[in-house]
Amino acid sequence: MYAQMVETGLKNVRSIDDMGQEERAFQARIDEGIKIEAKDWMPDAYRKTLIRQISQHAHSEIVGQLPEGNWVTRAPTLKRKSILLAKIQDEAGHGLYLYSAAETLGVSRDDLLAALHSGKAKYSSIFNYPTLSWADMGAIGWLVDGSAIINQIPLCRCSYGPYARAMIRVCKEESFHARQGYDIMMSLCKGTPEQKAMAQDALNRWWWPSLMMFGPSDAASVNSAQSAQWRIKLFSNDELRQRMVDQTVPQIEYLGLTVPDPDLKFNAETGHYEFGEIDWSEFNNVLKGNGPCNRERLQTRVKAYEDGVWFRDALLAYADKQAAVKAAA
Ligand code: BYC
Repeated sequence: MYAQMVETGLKNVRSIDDMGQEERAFQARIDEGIKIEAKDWMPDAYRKTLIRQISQHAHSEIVGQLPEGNWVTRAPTLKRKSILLAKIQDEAGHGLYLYSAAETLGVSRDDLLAALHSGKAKYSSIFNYPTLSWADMGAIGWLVDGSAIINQIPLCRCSYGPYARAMIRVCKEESFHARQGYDIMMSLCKGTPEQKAMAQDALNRWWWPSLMMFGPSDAASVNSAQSAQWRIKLFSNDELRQRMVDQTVPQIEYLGLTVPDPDLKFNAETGHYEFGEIDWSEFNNVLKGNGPCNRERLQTRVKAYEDGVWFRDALLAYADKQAAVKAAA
């Protein structure tokens, strides 16, 4: 990816001539594929980029519980309900690993949460869409977790050790999530015509937002080139998006559903599917906070945090009391 970006002209990248000795040695370690650990020297900009990306990722996992949480009480069977609950609980766990990985870079969890609650920090655009039917649980697991896996598998090999290691477990769990999503879609597609129509409707609504999850096009991405030089990103947004389309279209066909893209066609020469233009104005609008559920998602998170104050206070009071008892003994 980096070589390709050199060819097309790098944007916002540190040149080797601007680097001091420490930074050159740091870049050389990265180029050799050596992991950077929390206590190693690193440029401020590398630290800042990782804090930005890892905290956004953590926030996405936490806010990502909300669209599915909406269906826990309405799951069609006890089995589906327990699977959904387990999946949502996994997402909470992913958020916690990722906040811990961000903390290794010297930032506090309280500050990260304050940035989320004030609307300053971003989280994935995908979680600002509503979940209107049970089929959305299938579409989210299959398409959203499926896209997350495609994005996150390379992160298991990224240059920052604590992030890479956190991603290994996350990816294993995401793979179970994607399968359970596809299983819901399979059941609906084998069911009544109304159930199949519900599956098609969910696909129609989640397809394009899932493609947007991978971020702006390579031409518009401000951070990609520098993140590639630092091996935080091993593949570009467009490369991963293409991988998602190539992998998912045959799955859509297997379900007997239709891709909601009249411009989609397979190019036998390249071996890839060509797809229609993404509506970037919709993506940018969601990023600005104006998606269908942005305000509701943030309000729900802030309320949950405020409702938990008494519980966190109780834990701290208990810990203080235990420490005092220990000190007195
Ligand atoms: N939504 O220069 P670019 C999950 C922002 S959770 C919102 O390409 P970068 C799951 C980007 O942050 C899924 N914002 O940036 C959970 C940047 O803004 P700032 C989350 C987006 O960082 C529960 C600006 O646009 N996954 O899987 O090189 C249930 C320019 O973009 C989005 C991760 O976070 C977006 N979709 O690349 C189920 C994975 N896209 O910060 C599933 C880790 C871009 O400069 N993150 N932006 O103000 C990444 O791989 C990268 O951060 C991105 C963006 C590919 C997302």
